Amino acid sequence: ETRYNPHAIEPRRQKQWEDAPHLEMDARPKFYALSMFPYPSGALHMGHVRNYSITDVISRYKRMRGFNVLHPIGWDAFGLPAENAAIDRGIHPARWTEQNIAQMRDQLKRLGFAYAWEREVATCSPAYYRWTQKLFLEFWQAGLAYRKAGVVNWDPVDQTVLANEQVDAEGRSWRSGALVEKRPLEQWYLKITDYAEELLQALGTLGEWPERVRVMQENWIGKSVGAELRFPIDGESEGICVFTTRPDTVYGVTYLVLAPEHPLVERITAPERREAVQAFVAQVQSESEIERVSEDRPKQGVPTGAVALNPFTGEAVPVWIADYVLFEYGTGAVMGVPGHDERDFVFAGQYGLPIRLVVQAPDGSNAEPLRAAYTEAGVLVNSGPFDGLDSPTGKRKIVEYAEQQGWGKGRVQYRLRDWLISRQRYWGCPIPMVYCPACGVVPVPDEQLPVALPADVEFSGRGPSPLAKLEGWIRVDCPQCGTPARRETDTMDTFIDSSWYFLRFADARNGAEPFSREAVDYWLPVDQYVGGIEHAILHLLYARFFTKVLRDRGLLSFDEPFKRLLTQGMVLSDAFVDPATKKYYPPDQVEERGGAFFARPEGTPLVCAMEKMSKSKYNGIDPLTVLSEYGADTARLFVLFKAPPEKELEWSDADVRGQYSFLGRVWRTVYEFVSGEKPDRPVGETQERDLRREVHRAIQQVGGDIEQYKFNTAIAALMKLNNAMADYPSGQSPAYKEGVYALVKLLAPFAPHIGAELWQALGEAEEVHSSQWPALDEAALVEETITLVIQVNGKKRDDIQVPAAASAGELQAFALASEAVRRHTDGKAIKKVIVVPGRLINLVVG
Ligand code: ANZ
Ligand code: ZN
Repeated sequence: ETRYNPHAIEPRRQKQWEDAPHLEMDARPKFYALSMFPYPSGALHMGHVRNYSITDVISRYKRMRGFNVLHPIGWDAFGLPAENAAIDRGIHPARWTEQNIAQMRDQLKRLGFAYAWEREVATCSPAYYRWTQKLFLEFWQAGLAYRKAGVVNWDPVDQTVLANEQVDAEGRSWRSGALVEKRPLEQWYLKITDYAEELLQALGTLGEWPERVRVMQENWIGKSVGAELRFPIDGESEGICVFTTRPDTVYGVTYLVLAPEHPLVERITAPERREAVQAFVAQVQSESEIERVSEDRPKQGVPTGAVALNPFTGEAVPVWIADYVLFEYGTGAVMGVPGHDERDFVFAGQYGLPIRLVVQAPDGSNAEPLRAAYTEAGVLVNSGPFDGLDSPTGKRKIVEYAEQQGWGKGRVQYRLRDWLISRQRYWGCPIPMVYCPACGVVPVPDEQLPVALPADVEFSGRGPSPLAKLEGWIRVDCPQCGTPARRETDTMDTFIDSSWYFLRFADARNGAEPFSREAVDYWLPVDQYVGGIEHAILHLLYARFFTKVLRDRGLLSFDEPFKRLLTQGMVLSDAFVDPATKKYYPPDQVEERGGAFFARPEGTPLVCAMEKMSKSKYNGIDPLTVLSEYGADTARLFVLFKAPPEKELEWSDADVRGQYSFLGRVWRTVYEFVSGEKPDRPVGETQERDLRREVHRAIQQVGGDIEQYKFNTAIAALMKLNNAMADYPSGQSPAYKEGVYALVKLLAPFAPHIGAELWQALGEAEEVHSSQWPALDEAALVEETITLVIQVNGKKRDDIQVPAAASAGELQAFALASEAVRRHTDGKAIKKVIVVPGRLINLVVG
């Protein structure tokens, strides 16, 4: 064919790729490229296309470079939307999920992604979740899975418990958007806090992760080094234990604060304060954690009437309760140091509590009365025997002294909490546990796994989960003693399913264990992981945690699952919004007049701006429409060319067309060569050398750019090469032929269909993607001439072509041979010659 026609070639190529070769472990270096697997929502969106195009280019490229490449795909298939579909539309979650997977698998194939399909997994299939359950039991055996009654985040809309990570900064559910409430419930937790220190320290080994993600994880783990100090109180042998990061300020304590939920509150509140305290506790319970700690919100509290003793000063200090102290952090109690803590300063000011200076600024700028809290380090004052010490030394000495006296001890506190994994939901992996009246909590034995999800259930969307209503399923004999017992009816957080799927891919059809040690040790860690920044703390932290636990259980022998991480940017498109009402309009209700936009039929003026593609903004572009218009290769090139992968990508129809016509030009280049249509005018040696230089520059740049995620500049280099070829007079010379072959190979990872087609047109039997990446000839890169700028007394007078290898003396001779230069030097003495090699010569005359 003389014209590029993606609709003819893409289905043909895709059919051929159906039977991709089966991957074996072999002696080649391995390369594991992975995109975060999708949730089977029913349709691919542009964000998927971007994400998957990146790993597809990298994996095809690595294969051509001689690596044994694993590039798998699967489905993160448990989760709420399936259950909501069951409630709303009466379709079973399993069916809904299957249909969606079938549809999306078809779309992935239409995009030409080279996946190891024989390793495809879906986390909702018993063949997968059997092993999720087995791994849960590993955690149980390691003492890392436990039950605890706790105050949990309760989503009143989805009627379920949420992890902290699933509650956004405004205290709303990440899924339903409902304001999250607090509720007491008995739940399963995984002890991620046991690994807090290693998860933090090992961030230092992840040099090929984006700095931003590492910082987010560091903050999420939130390590604080400080001390626990005990303040005696009448009638309570344990006293009040506070956690502080500033033991050096202990002489500045003027009150203590308990979290309203603290169990001591009941016991120590004075009778005359009881009513006020109870009213305050009730009020705080209705506030979210975020509201409670928000900086720009007045802090509120009430005194309990109780008095504690500062063991260091012997001073009596009042005990308050306040909303800004959280029960779940530290000890749930704080020593109030208004002189040196901002929150305490505001609080003390509000309630007339004394403010004391105990840390002097090095420049003495913070004299009493303090006008603001001084929160920096300094020199201890008004601190008895510790006066004169600097803050770090003061901290150390005060903790030492407290330890000697039995008043407290040094302590490290993490913000990270244990991972709450129980969900009161049907469409998840059942927790393989049984409650026996005789034996207590009993794990389901390996040979009885999987604990399968019963298919026949009812979905009402109200109250307890469907499983908790299935008496027939719940009743089971205790695996230990045979007594009638009850199954756990909670299922696991779906983030558990995705915490090990990258391990399963190494050995996806293993029917005897989650994965063999040999397979994971060969394929893992993932060499290149690509996904959205929204997973910076959730999934990426859990996956690291799982890896470390399974390593400690002897199942793997590496410490980190993902060697190199790329977080791709969002895909944006024009959205039309009424600035007054913030209402979005679909493009078919928008009219353009003179460059301005108006809603139809009202005529309301609208603002047009690039925003993240979303249903609610009517600005999503369906990948399928691009596919049916331009084909997969154009769609792939566009998402890779338009912006560097970490950056936001702005949709542009014109740029999509631009990529399409580029492919059309490449097609012509190759076809004119194959058919002999391109004229073959004689060319000289220099011209041949110049074209070869262009070819090898492209080879060098495209490979280097792919390694550095610079797909956009790689594609630009291909365009440049194609232009050089088009302009070249000879259609059959050796350099031209070399260029045609290189162009096709270099393009193949980006646009695999046209790459495969053109390669075959060149008469090659082997698949282009199994061929070797073109070899770089360094010698071909050498520039033979350079452009030399000639200045006289710093002013540019001429530029000339000179041999690249010319010496300084030769350059001076060339310069003086220039007519333009001689006009400014004639009759003058040359005082000095300055040479910038490869670029410039400056003659200083006078
Ligand atoms: C006294 C003090 C004096 C404090 C001072 C700070 C400055 P990070 O770094 O986040 O760990 N705190 C302790 N437990 C708390 C809780 N449950 N709710 C709210 N605040 C709590 O913060 C540790 C500091 O936060 C602790 O050190 C404590 O206040 C407060 F000049 O103790 B500090
Ligand atoms: Zn039993």
